[in-house]
Amino acid sequence: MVMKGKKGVILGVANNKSIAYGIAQACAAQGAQIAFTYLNDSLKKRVEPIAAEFGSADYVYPCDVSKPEEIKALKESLEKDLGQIDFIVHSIAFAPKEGLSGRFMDISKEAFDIAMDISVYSLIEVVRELKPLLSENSSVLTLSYYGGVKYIPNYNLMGVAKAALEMTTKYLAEDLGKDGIRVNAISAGPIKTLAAAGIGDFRFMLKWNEAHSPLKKNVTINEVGNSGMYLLSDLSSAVTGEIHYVDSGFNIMG
Ligand code: 0WD
Repeated sequence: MVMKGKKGVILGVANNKSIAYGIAQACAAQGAQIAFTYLNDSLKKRVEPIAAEFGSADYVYPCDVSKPEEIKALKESLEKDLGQIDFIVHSIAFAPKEGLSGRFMDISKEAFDIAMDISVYSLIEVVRELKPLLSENSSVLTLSYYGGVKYIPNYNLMGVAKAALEMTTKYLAEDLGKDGIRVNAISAGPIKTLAAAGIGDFRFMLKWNEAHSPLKKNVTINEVGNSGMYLLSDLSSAVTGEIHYVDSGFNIMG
């Protein structure tokens, strides 16, 4: 029970296919107490029963990260209901559809700004706002993808956002290390989720990864969840600023 006594908040559960759900399962299995957030009213109906599964029916809060007042309200609610917390999971990304297929150079400034705001800046803002609640031995985790390092067909705007997210992880890790806060990212292999459905020809990406990774298989949210749990727990107490691949080894292939 390596997460026993630890409390944290997971942002980005949309349904039980979400990577964040896999992380919640792994952390709960190791004894963590988890608070959940939902993006909007239609997702609230999905997230509430999921929270109840983890004994967290009383710890479910709205948080659209594009609205600073909702992040501030989340801090107030968490402080009141949980007090200090030990971990944050940021499993959120969004890009307008025009940024996920077609010609890269045609991306509008509006789409670019939205993707960077929701998928990158939100990590900085969430960490800054929740920092007063973070214990001196805490861990922050975000989710990236290899399309932030190398060209992946159709990943386009999200690739640029993930590159920025990975560097944000490293700069935050340096900034917060002196406060005992670790910041890491998992770069997960492709998984069929709601967010993935927005990416052009995603099925091809799955097939390609399966065929060309050393382990010859795609990853599951349970596998990402277990690795996430390690990064959130004291088992990884000397690990920070790391981009940890959970991708069946795909990234090592030439
Ligand atoms: O192949 C994949 N699925 C991979 C996903 C491979 C590698 C990384 N990732 C990343 C994603 O880019 C994202 O950062 O993992 C993270 C989680 O994505 P997911 O689990 O694949 O997708 P999903 O279950 O859809 O969860 C992402 C959620 C949103 O879902 P929808 O589908 O409603 O956009 O991010 C949340 C929302 O719940 N989200 C927001 N939350 C708060 N404020 C916002 C927002 N403004 N926008 C989206």
